[in-house]
This record gives sequence, C-alpha cells and structure tokens, in this order.
Amino acid sequence: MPIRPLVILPDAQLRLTSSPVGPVTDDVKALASDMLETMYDAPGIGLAAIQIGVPKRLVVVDLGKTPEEREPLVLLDPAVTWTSEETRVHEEGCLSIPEYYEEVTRPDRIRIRYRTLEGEEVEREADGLLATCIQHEIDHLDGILFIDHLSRLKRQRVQKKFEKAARREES
Ligand code: K1U
Ligand code: ZN
Repeated sequence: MPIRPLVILPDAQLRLTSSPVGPVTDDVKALASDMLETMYDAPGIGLAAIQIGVPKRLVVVDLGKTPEEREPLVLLDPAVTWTSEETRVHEEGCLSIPEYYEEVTRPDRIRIRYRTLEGEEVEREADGLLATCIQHEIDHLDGILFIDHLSRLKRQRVQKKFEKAARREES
C-alpha cells in the first residue's frame, strides 16, 4: 500500500500529539517508504506520519525539484534544539489543507536532533526553505497546523471553509 490517503482538515487526527517511533523495525521502514511515495505523488516537499493517519513522530522531507534531484530526508523523533533570532517569511501550504497558501514567519535557522532509519543520532543545522519545512513538519507532530500561526480571523475562515466542504461530502 505505497501511496496512502491524506488526512484533510477538519479531521481531528491532525490535532493529536504523536508518540515516539520506538525501535526501527521493518514496519517503521515500510511506513517511511510509503510516506515518501505519498509525498512525491501529492506532490509536496514534506509529510508527517499523522497526515496519513499514523500518530508517530516520523517526518519525511525532500526539496528536490525533479525525480533526478531527489534527496530524501527521513527524521525519526525530530526535535528543534536551537532557533536563530532572525526570522524569515515564507509562503506555506499543507497537503492536509489543500489549495490554501499563506505567508508564515518562523526562525530562519534551526538546529535539530533526530534519529535515522539506520539507527544513527544526528544533530544538524538547517536554514531557508529546509528550516521552514522541518518546523512545519515538527509542528504536525504536536498537532499544530500552519494556520495556527496566522491571525484568528484567517484561521477561522479556513477552518469554516473546510468544515463546510466536509459537510457537503457527507451529504
Ligand atoms: O506538511 C505538509 O503538508 C507538506 C507541505 C510542506 C511545506 C510546504 C511549504 C512550506 C512549508 C512546508 C507541502 O509540501 S505543501 C506543497 C508544496 O509546498 C509544494 C508542492 C509541489 C512543489 C513544491 C512545493
Ligand atoms: Zn502540513
């Protein structure tokens, strides 16, 4: 089951706090592989496991613009350990909030710690779009969506729009 269906706003799963991944088993490797396939298919530049309905602290990211430029990053139990004072504004989207884009301000540079599928502990820095994307994905692990960084008015407008769309699909 490589490409998995995406969880879409207002699904309450998106507000869950995800649990640590635990040992790197074959199931965890298969989940990471399905997440990459799902992200490339969408297409997107990041995906958190909860976006396919799995509440585990697993994130995939790839900023490659073409299949030839792919450089997948799989982050297990990622945590931000430092953020720069300087911020940057980037237009963000979310595969769980289709076709809605807004500018969000976040720290420009971050340091993160995570485990890899090979069982390695890594600490590294990221900046620019990579830093934005990783922060967006780590937010998902704590039930936070990029619309939570917008004004209450904008957030409520989007929430209502997606609630209405979900009701229409039900009937
Ligand atoms: O987590 C997600 O929902 C994925 C999201 C990640 C993200 C995008 C922009 C800024 C921060 C985080 C997406 O990938 S939305 C789709 C998108 O940005 C994109 C799609 C195709 C080509 C390039 C970008
Ligand atoms: Zn998202």
